[in-house]
Amino acid sequence: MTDSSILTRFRDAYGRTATGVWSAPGRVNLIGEHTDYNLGFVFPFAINRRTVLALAPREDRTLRVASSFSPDPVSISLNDLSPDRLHGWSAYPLGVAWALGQVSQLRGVRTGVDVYIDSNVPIGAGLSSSAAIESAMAVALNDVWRLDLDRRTLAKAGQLAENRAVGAPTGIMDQSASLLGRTDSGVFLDCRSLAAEVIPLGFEDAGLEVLVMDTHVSHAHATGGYAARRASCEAGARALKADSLRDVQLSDLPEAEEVLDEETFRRVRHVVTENQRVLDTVRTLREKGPHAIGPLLDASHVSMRDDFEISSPELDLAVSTAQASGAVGARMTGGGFGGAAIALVDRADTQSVRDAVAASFAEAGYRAPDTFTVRAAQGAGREQ
Ligand code: GAF
Repeated sequence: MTDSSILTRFRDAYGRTATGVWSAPGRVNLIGEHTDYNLGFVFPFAINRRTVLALAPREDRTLRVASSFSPDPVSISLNDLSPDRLHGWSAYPLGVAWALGQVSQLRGVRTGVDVYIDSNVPIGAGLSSSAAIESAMAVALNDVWRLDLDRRTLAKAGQLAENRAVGAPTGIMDQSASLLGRTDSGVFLDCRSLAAEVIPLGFEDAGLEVLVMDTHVSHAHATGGYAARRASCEAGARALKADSLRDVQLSDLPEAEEVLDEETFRRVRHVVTENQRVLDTVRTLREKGPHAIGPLLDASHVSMRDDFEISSPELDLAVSTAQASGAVGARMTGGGFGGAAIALVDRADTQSVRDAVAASFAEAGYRAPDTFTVRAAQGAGREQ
């Protein structure tokens, strides 16, 4: 969506002119899955698929949000804003408006706003369309309400909105990637200290591309598997007398196997080994370059498939087909139970990997996947 078309849509929805445009990207997680809420390490990057938001302040205390996927404005007064009053898609942007009040102790100049949102981040693909909405709203309100919050605090507000207003017990990775991302770089985040380092990926210079393979099998974070995995991790940490799985090391695993039931042990093993794979990926990237990280991506997928059990037959097929067709490495990305897998591929092989994945899905009788490349892009900010 261009800035001019979002301005037109804003005008059509509200009959007035927007005073500013902000945008925020979705993300691909390169590696480090289900480690964020265990206070471990993640290494995502912001992608060149974005949510765009036009806004105009109001004189009163009314917040109105509309979007291209739900054009009738949803309206609520700032006085009534609380997580239990928010429902449906509007819980994402309005949840951020509420959460910013929490993290800023209600400072700043909070007035009503009219907001119109559009996005080309695919919904349900595991590319964090939700964090893109949250982060766009966070940077926009941070500016117009003159909150002067840093990016880390804005990420916390996005996570709080997702946890309390949307009801999904997610970690802080997605909002951090969307807010801190940089062109052709990954965001190496320590989810305990929230120290973040922007690390050049070097994919473009190495002739590599990241191919997203969206299986169209949808995932729902608010229910089911994601929450169950988080509960397993917390139970595992308690049984091991650790504050979080961040405090469990590879060398603790033999003893953990004695203490934990078989399933909880595998959940714990995924998190502990995945943390190590994130550190190894960052080190390998620096020392040997991006072609050398493939085996770590592959191992991450095996761990998610067998130990954490969050993959699906479609994701496994996308990954194995990409690997067999010459990908440098491949893994499912995001929360799991559907969504997308990624493959790191030499540019010259991208088309043949895409064709092979399409053919294998057709042969298996699965719905045709969407395959497209993404680039590591700039994080959230003001467009005009
Ligand atoms: C989802 C969540 F939102 C993230 O916080 C993270 O836990 C991810 O799943 C799994 O790594 O995207």
